[in-house]
Order: sequence, then structure tokens, then C-alpha cells
Amino acid sequence: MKDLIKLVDEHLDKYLPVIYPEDIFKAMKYTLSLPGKRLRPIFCLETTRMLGGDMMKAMPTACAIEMLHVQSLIHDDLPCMDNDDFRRGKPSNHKVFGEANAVLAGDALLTYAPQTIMEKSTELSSEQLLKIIYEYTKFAGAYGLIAGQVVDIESEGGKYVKSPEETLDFIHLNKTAVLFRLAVRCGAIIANAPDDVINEVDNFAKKFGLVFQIYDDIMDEISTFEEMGKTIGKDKNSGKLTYVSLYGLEEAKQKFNSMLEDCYDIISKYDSSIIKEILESLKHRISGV
Ligand code: GRG
Repeated sequence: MKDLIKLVDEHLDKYLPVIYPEDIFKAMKYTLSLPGKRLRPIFCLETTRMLGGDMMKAMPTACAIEMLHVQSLIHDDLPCMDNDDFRRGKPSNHKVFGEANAVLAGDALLTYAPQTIMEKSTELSSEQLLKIIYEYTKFAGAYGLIAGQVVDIESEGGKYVKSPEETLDFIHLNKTAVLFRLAVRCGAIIANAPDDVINEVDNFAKKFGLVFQIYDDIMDEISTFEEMGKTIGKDKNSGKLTYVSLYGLEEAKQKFNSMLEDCYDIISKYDSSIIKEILESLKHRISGV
């Protein structure tokens, strides 16, 4: 896992040189190079490998998905959104580069990601590239990340069009699970997997996304700044709809455990010690709560 993180970090650095105008490239690189867990690129690379493909062919797409993820973190931290001064243990992008540059750095990452896929994926076919770019645009936009964020913002202050349970699932399927889905779907496309396998790994990623969000919600209640690298307790203080606020800590933990078992069931037929290691680390952390 550590070796894979290092490989991703090296490629992220290589794919994004700082050129003129330096201010924007420095702002893009700042949050991108802070120590994140790199779960989404690892899911992409590992899916390609476990389905019999060449992991290195997935590297540009894996790094592009991390760029998209970092874009969403930079914009999420802005004062007009979640207004968080810290990310990955350091001051948020807008605290270092100012709001205008943070907005632009996010926009630049959002657009540089597909550019990276097109420029660096020299060994993928045109058909694979078309499929990947389609998945990217669908999941990044109003059919994915943006939809999740809009409903998340709307739901603060208790404004629901649907029931709280449906709203919570909608937010987290779109805000969180969508990038794990993008990662495994692209990894499977790069391995030339058939549609039924793409759908199976997609189903795994949907469940993993929800498990991961419940984990994140629980951590927001019980963890520390040092562990999470961001302000803790913000969800509760801002009256956010979360698994813990809706179901309480105990039921949130039960949901976490039951969905985690579903993840193990799906992934057990594939040979991936890395994905199992990720599941184990979440399980271990929550079991101590
Ligand atoms: C795509 C144009 C466009 C806008 C994005 C701001 C926004 C709309 C969406 C916010 C999405 C968001 C921040 C979801 C939170 C998901 C989550 C649990 C993030 C934390 O992931 P980790 O723990 O973070 O993997 P690291 O830092 O380890 O990568």
C-alpha cells in the first residue's frame, strides 16, 4: 500500500509541472501534494490489476481522479461552502492562496484531469478513452458530485424535498460514492472487463462509498484534528444531515458493520489484498469506538 501511494505521488508530481503563470500551478499542486490517503487512485489501479490488466496503463486516469477529488476538497473548503480553514492537516487552499486563486485552482484541476487522461494514456484505445471521459464528465457534474453537494447544502437547516433517509443516501451516493465508482469503473474499462464485471465492481464501490461516508461521519464526532487533518465536530455544529445525526452513533455503527460485510462479500471473489487491507483498516478503527 505504501509503495502504491509513493508511485501515485511520483506520477502526480510528474504530470503537473509548475510553469508560467506559477501562481495557479502552485495553488493546484499545494493541496494535491499534501498527504492524502490516495484511496481513489489506488482503487482505480488495483481494479485494473485484479481484473488482469496492466496497472501502469491506468496511472494517468488514477491520478486524474485524485485531481478531481482534490478539486472537490478545495471548493468544499471555501467560505461559500463548508468554510473550513484546514485540510489534510494544513491550512486550506484559500487560506494560503486567497479565494480567487482557490476557485481557479479547483477549476484548473477539474479541467487538467481529463487533459491528463488524454495526453498521458498513450497505450489506451480511442474506445477506452471515450468511455473513460464519458464516465468522468458524468460523475463530476450535475449527475454526480455537484448534485451531491447541492443537496448537502440544501439539507443544512432541515430543508428536505425527499425524506431525511432518502436525502442522506442521495447526498452520499453522489458526493462520496461517485468518485469510488468512477475509479473502479475506469479501472475495469482499462482492463477490458465485460459489462457484468464492471457492474459488480461498481456495486462494490457504491457500498464502499456509503461505508466510507459513515466512517467519516463517525470520525467527525469522535476523532481528533491530528487524525483527520481537518476541523472536527463541524457537521454537528452546523446542523448537517449525517448518519450520526439521523440514526445516532450506535445505529450508524451497525449500518457501517452491515454494509462493510456486503463489501467483503463482493470483493472476496477477487484477489485483492490491498482492497481487503483498506476494509480492515476502517473496520479496525470503528471497532475501537
Ligand atoms: C465537481 C465542479 C465540481 C464541484 C464539486 C465541492 C463539491 C462540488 C463537492 C464536495 C465533495 C466532497 C468534499 C465530499 C466529501 C467526501 C469525503 C469523505 C472526502 C474525504 O476523503 P478522504 O478521507 O480524503 O479520502 P483524503 O484527504 O485522504 O484524500
